[in-house]
Amino acid sequence: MKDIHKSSKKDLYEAPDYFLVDDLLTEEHKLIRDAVRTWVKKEVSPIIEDFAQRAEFPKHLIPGLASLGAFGPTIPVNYGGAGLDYISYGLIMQEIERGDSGIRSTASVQGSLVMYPIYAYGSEEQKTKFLPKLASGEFLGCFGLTEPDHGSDPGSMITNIKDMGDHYVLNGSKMWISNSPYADIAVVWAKDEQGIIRGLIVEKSMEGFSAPEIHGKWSLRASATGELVFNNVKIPKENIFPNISGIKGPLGCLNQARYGIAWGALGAAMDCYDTALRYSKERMQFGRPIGGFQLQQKKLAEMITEITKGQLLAWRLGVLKNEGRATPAQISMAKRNSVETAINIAREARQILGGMGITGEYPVMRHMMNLESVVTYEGTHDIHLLITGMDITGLNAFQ
Ligand code: TGC
Ligand code: FAD
Repeated sequence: MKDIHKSSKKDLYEAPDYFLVDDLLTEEHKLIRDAVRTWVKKEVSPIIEDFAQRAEFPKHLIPGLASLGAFGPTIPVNYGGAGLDYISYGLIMQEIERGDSGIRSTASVQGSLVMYPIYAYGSEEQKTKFLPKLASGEFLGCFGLTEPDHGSDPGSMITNIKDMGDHYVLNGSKMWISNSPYADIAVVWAKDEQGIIRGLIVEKSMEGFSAPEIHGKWSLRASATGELVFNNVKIPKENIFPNISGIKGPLGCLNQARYGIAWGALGAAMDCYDTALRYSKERMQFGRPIGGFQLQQKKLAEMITEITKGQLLAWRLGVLKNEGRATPAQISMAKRNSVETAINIAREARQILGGMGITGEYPVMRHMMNLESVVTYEGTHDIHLLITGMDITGLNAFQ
């Protein structure tokens, strides 16, 4: 493993909780949240800036993420998952993304987009073969839905499978796939000869399958993103999900991941707010702390207001998820709101830090750039607005 340069800068993060949202959590929730917070301070904060600057995926964090239960928090324990509720899952994502959106991405993809479909749509053999290895981090997975020419409209995908009798043959390609260069397996969505979308598990060793990395990103630099290329890949029939067909298969996985982002993005927002608040009290200009100026107070006051609104929305969504009552449109609203909140706060926090805000001395610019991906993946800002629009009017703007 390469030399890991640990920063000597101490992580001074103190989580904001202006409306005592902690009172809505159980003791178990707080224990889980605090364990992840401590891990992020110890393992992520000291190294993440360096990995992001070098655009390198900190693969060595995988066992730690697994031991926290970050891979498949809601998957039952008999399959290796953590068997937790949705508030716990949300809190885990919040704390990890407080460290870095790219690390949260790794956990989201593994738990919500790889383990969840295997659990929800897979055969018993698929579950027992793959879930424990994914939960423990022995295997890393990725999720292939987006194609070079089909992003917001995945239903138009052209990646396809042909039935050859005793196996299928897969052809096509996927684009912008988180974790793909390091993944042992890929959950891939492809059309069959009837044009029906099916889900399948592609294994790294399969001939004709490659996952080249995409370089040159200014965002999520500590997360590995790549393509998936399928050239006559022979897929055994037992690798097809038996219990799902149609676009609702992949969209059902997105509900899980978008829910995690609704909490996660608030973590990034909290880190930016906390950093800017501390800086505003220490940085002196015109003979007093810049936090004493009304313009800076306006920024900070609006940040904590938006964070608090987002926290309450995420918590309520978690309760509805636990009760099985959360709708996809509610999840869209929360994902969109949290990411918009976070991106605005990151931009304002960067201004409060002045010139220091553009450096890696502080986490703010990294969060800001990361959030440019978070606002686009898992459904863009505009797509989620149109989902809300469709839900409240009953009129579909996509057709
Ligand atoms: P539409 O005609 O509206 O619906 C077709 C069928 O799907 C059902 N459905 C859903 N089911 C479960 N969950 C959802 N969220 C669902 N949304 C729709 C729907 O009820 C219907 O069912 P049925 O039984 O009647 O057939 O579908 P459409 O093709 O017109 O799509 C609508 C649209 C635009 C909302 C959808 O395509 C969409 O969400 N597009 C955005 C694409 C997207 O989010 N891609 C994400 C790729 S993965 C990723 O980015 C990972 S990032 C890595 C990380 O997280 O870190
Ligand atoms: P497009 O769909 O081309 O959209 C371009 C613009 O047009 C957007 O602003 C969009 O809002 C707008 N637009 C599109 N349709 C409409 C409409 N009907 N009305 C109004 N405006 C519209 N995908 C995966 O499958 N797996 C992954 O692991 C994954 N990881 C990712 C990681 C990163 C870092 C990034 C950047 C993306 C990742 N994605 C992944 C892909 C991501 O989900 C897509 O980028 C996203 O869904 C948008 O698709 P697109 O980039 O093709 O944009």
